[in-house]
Amino acid sequence: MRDNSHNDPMIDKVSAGILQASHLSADAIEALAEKKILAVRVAGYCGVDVCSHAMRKLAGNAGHGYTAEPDFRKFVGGALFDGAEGEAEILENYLRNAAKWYSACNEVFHPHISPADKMRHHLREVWPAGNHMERIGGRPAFAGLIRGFHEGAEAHPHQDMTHWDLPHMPEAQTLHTQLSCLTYLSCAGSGGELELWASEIENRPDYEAAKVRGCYGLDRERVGPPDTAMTPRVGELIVFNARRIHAVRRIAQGPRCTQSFFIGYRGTDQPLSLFS
Ligand SMILES: O=C(O)CCC(=O)C(=O)O
Ligand SMILES: [Fe+2]
Repeated sequence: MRDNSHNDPMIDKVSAGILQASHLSADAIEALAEKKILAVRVAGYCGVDVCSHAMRKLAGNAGHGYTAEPDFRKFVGGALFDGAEGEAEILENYLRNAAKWYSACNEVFHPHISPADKMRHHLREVWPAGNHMERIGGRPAFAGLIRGFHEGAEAHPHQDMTHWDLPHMPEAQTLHTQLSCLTYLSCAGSGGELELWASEIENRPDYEAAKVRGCYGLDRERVGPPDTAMTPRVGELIVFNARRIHAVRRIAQGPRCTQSFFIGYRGTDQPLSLFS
């Protein structure tokens, strides 16, 4: 990406740091990684009919709550984050289940392509070095977690820092940054806005000091107001840099459901990697 971003036609279409686009371009990925823009929004990335189809398939799935946020529930798949703080058994369970979860996600969207798989095909075409499912010790990660917030749930301000969560994983340490990639399958009738901050806390001691005691989230008093709050739409794709502060406002009327994964970024000439 050129340095003179004010002359860049892609950047010119950005309003308040948000790029509305018809697809996720290589330039947009770089702009997100370099923190030149806050987010990319692609309306209608997944058909509304496909979203409804997936939501019907998920009916009756109670999911598994995150320990820190029990009403934030994983319906299909798991997250590397679960293996944070060196729990080898949890990580082994994640890797052992990755292929099974991948099939289960595809089954939710069948006979349509899942948003995660659609993105893998897309990135193969637009990113010069291509992409792959992240490999951990040579074993494939899982990408495409289907999760949702029930009424009353929220995500407190946080940054997703896989390299801090998994300090012994060499693959996590080589990430330059990670982009959150979300496709909204159902949206909150009220609440559930995605809040983004342009700021980030770069070192771990400062991050720990800014947390609310006993909670994974950052103290809102300390982080100040967000730079933007977006109301996602059904079928929309939103991508943002997950190492910047972000949050999801309390869902007043749910459920709010997404297929989500990270795009791992290691530089312009390196393949992108996907993982949840
Ligand atoms: O569900 C969302 O809108 C964002 C959740 C989140 O924290 C993330 O994707 O990193
Ligand atoms: Fe996050």
